[in-house]
Amino acid sequence: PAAWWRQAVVYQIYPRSFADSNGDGIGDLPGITSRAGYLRELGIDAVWLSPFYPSALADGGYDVDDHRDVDPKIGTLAQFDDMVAALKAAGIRLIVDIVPNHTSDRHEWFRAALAAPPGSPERDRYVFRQGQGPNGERPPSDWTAAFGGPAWEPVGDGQWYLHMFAPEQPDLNWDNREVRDDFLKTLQFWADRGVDGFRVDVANALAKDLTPPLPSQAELDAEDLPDGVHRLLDRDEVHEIYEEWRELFDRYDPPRTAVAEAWVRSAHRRARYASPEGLGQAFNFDLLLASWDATEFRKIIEENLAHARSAGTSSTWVFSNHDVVRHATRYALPAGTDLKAWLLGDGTNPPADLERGLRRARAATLLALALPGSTYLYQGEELGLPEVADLPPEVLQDPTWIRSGGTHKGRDGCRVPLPWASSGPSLGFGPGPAHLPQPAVFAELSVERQEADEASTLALYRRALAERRRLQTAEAMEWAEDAPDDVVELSRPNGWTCITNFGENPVPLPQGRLILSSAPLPEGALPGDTTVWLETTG
Ligand code: GLO
Repeated sequence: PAAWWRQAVVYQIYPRSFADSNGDGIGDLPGITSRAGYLRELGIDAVWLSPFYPSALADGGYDVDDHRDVDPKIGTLAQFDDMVAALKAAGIRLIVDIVPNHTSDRHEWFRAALAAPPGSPERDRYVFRQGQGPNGERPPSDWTAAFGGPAWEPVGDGQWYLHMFAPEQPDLNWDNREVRDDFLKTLQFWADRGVDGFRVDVANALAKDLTPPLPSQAELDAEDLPDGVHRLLDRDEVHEIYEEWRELFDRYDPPRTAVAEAWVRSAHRRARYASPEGLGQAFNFDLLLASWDATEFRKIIEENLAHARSAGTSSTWVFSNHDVVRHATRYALPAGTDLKAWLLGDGTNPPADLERGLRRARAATLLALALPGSTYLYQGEELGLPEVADLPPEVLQDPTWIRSGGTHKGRDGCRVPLPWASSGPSLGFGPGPAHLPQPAVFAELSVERQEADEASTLALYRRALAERRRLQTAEAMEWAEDAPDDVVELSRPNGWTCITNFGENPVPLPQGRLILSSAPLPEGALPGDTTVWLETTG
């Protein structure tokens, strides 16, 4: 039988914002356990759980103090086991997020590194370099970090450590054997606890070439990705690491799987992470980055299916996650809107047309769910939640906001806790207020409200996942070449046909039994911004 993940629907849980069982305002593992029934009814195959490890939350948990424990703010190892058992009982598998590029600055290794002298084995687990100038008073290079500011931090003895993200996230040295062995232990620890797979954070950054002289940031920027060689990103050597992981994964029955987060803008470079000798899958962010356009969507789908096939794996489809503006809002903005500028909301941007955004988001989801491969959903998209763009600065937590000195609002707007009910201090998220305030519109979009409404986005997701489960067999897919402009039409085995009208004007609807549609259908026509699933015979 084909591996379970090849055509799975995986639902991302950002644990701090999913469900809070104890009223401290922070979502927790018992909260997830208590919602296993909801997840079963939604019809997903697996959960991907964002970091739940001990952390000071300098970067939403991606600053990990200890990769083999649970943050006391959100649970215990015993509660982790309870959650796994509840998910298993609901027929749901579990993928956990793993953060190998860096630890937090509170990790015992990093503390030991600070306490040890330059050149020590303790420092060699990280990337320490002598600063420039007689006393190392200037950084080893002018590199900038992903969240803004310099990528090097001085430690007071002439040495500096590298952090590609926040200063609280020192980069590990993956040329160090001890680092590699310890990660294998971490993977084994969770695999032994019943975890089915891993989502690998910044999987393309682990292998770095730091041979002196270090290039300048301008030289780095000029390094020609995706096809040239870059000093820090997407290097060939990174795949040796994943081949070792694969050996470990394959010792389990069923073999453990993994999905690479690699923002690599080339389907063929990305496919290397996803090979069966490597991690198995890689996120494909091409649809997430695409504009709402039939030709662009079709081209991306064809290209990714072809590259995944030649790499011996299946493709993935993603529209939202904890790092990007929610797609119901992205599709509500005029094409070409600068999302960072829009988030800052200086009032000069055109307002979001949320009705149109949600309509397109629903159509996009039905299209992705009809494709061969796995679809990754982000918590709350099944409710059609918009980005919360007007969070007041004093509640913002994302390092992007802090490190950019207030010029980038960051990612908190897609991390606002879920509304489970239409009233209560945090709309059913927990017994007390939530760690990020929910806007009034969340009450109307609550699970409670949508469960009572046949036309709701939640009802659409539930029906779509149930029908997909019934209809989906082989990974084969064919395009209808005679579809009108602005329309993408494809069919899967068993007469399962999916048609998306990206345009504004209605097009004639072909014959077939209606399975479902992302919006109401007028007689015989497929309106704009709408997807329909039909069952056709012959
Ligand atoms: C995006 C990650 C993210 C973390 C970063 C550092 O790249 O999903 O949320 O901030 O990777 O770990």
